[in-house]
Amino acid sequence: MKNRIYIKDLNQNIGQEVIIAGWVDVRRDQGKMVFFDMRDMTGKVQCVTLPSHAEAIEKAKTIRSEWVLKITGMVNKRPAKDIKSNFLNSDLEIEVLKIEVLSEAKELPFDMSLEGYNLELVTELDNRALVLRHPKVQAVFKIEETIIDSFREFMKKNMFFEFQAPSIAPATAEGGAEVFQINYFDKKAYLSQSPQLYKQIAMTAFERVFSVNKIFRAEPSATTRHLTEVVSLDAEMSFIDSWEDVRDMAEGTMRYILERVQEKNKEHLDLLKVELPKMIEHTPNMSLTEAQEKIFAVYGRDNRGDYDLSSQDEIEIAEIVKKETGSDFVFVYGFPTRKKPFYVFPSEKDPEFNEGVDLICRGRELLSGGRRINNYEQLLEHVKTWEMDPNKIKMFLEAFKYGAAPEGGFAFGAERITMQFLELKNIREASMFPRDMERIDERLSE
Ligand code: AMO
Repeated sequence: MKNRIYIKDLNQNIGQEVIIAGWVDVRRDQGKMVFFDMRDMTGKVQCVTLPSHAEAIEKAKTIRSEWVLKITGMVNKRPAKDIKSNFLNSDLEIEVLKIEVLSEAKELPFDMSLEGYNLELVTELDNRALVLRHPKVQAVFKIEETIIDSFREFMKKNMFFEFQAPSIAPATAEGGAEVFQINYFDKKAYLSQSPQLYKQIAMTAFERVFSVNKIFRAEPSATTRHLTEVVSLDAEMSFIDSWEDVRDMAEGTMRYILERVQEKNKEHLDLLKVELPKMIEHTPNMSLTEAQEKIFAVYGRDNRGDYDLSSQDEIEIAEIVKKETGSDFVFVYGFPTRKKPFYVFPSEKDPEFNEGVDLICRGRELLSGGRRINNYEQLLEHVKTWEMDPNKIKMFLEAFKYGAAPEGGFAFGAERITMQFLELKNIREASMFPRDMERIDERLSE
């Protein structure tokens, strides 16, 4: 729009006539004057329409929340006594000279004001398109944007090469039943559960690689922490000495993401009234067996010998570590080799356990990764033991046939990070258009 000024820049135009455009936030009539707040992507400003501008005031009396307007007005400084706080534009207002209605809005189905907004998640998701305009909902996605951006930044600073992973796959990378099969012309194919095999292939050529991509999981359970479509932040690196190098890179990435969110999203964190999780100088780490021993010792629940941490275990080990060290993060490594995918590296000391690692934050897994097998013969052996068809992963095997350095990598789900950073009750709040067993935009059943 020609000559339009963004609301955040109004303070550079005091005493001047300007054009702004955006949505009506709220209208308040006071005596003969009409006040309303205008909102654009950069902020909000109060507009006042005086009876002396006859045409403008007649129009102002008809407008309602969410109407889209183009306003011509004077930017006036507010009297000092009316300045209540230091939020954006609290010291100025627009004296409305002309209102052009660009689009009308139907009456809102619920209160969208900052203070009055209070919806159940189901209603929020049923009305996603409208709800996305609320500042608190926007704050979540602005923070998620920083999380994804800063993952990319950190990877690039550390010489990782970004590649595009495919979403259509001929085989399943992670195994298990949690995969969507699709009709691919006259054949069957799968939606990618993970770019795992592709990031490993790319790593053998580019040394360090990362990708930001969608993964698809046919998670059968309708939990508060699973989606069927996830934004996965994946990394893979060559020339490691052990899984600990992978852990350190994962920790560095997470620390950088935390710092960037703290720096860039202060106003959003304030609006949501949340504090980011605390990462201490060295994030504690322990083996699965040690974690199970600790849980048994402190809470008396005996899960020793289980092949993974249950969600209750994750909560309890996080509580123990928080009490002992103040850290909201803990790494757990060393899972039973046979219970994990074929590519995970078995520990040389005790091959029954692998060099896989999970990062838990505030009682929930955020990240998985670890060292992988880079020896071709060992890989072939695992393919056999895991009863996989080598023809289905021929391209992957080819990469390792011709020389692959010791390597490892990790993956985070962007929605999980957002959820744990902001202490959201349900991961669906961290996905703009969440997909799950019960919903693809619309609820699938009543
Ligand atoms: P994993 O299956 O543990 O590991 O997934 C890695 C991370 O992705 C996120 N995530 C999910 N988030 C929401 N809903 C889901 N259904 C879901 N599934 C996964 C979590 C999880 O920690 N290939 C390995 C990674 C690797 O080793 O590099 C993998 O996919 O944040």
